[in-house]
Amino acid sequence: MKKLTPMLKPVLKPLLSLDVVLGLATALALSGCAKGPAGGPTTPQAVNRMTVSMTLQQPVNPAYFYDFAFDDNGVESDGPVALVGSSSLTNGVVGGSFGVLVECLGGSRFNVYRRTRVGNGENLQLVPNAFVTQPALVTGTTIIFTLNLDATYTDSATGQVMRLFRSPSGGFPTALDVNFVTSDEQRRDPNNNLPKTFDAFFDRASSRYLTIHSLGTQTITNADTVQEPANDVTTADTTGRVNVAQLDIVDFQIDIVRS
Ligand SMILES: [Ca+2]
Ligand SMILES: [Ca+2]
Repeated sequence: MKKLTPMLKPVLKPLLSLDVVLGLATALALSGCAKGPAGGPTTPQAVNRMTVSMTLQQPVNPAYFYDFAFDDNGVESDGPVALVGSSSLTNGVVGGSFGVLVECLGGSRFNVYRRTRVGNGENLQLVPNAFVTQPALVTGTTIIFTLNLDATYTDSATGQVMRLFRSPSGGFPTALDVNFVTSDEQRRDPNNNLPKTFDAFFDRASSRYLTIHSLGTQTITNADTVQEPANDVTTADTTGRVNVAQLDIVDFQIDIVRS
């Protein structure tokens, strides 16, 4: 199994021209603990898995959006990034390139999507069996979920069974570009250029992300990679309407287990 060296990669592309989105879902479990499924089917026996944990400065806000994007296209220079202004993307939170999106809505609803189309309107296909165990309701500051890295779905357009995570050739991906993005809104208005409130990986950055160069068994920590700080939420809000502490990513960890 390969040794992985998480690396940081700045993204050069402007976001506005990129249409990408992913939604994802979640699973709980730090190491396969069996929480009763509360939603769709899960695969607790899955060996190849990725547990994601993200901590906010203050508890999740039921009205806010917490998105986790993973890009497996083999290109390290194209995202995922945070949406910062106008957008026509369905997900309204994450731009740039990504293949898998886990969307946590207010800490209570989790969706996992495969992005199947970007041009001519973003299309996100819901993948119902992607969590190892159904993610728990989040009432505190930490969102945790575990994805089955071998999850598959039937493409609604072609009828073909596809891997959720896949390399461009269709096999298991060898690398992932990763970004976590939070916002108080899903921006889906191409004519709304008001600055969007968000936090994403790195200090006050919208277009930098983490590249995991190998998907072997490993633990990736914020301290060893992004060093995501507190108090770096980007916002133009001066009214106090937005509680930025509930959007402020202060820590994360990614645990990958491969057989
Ligand atoms: Ca940040
Ligand atoms: Ca932060």
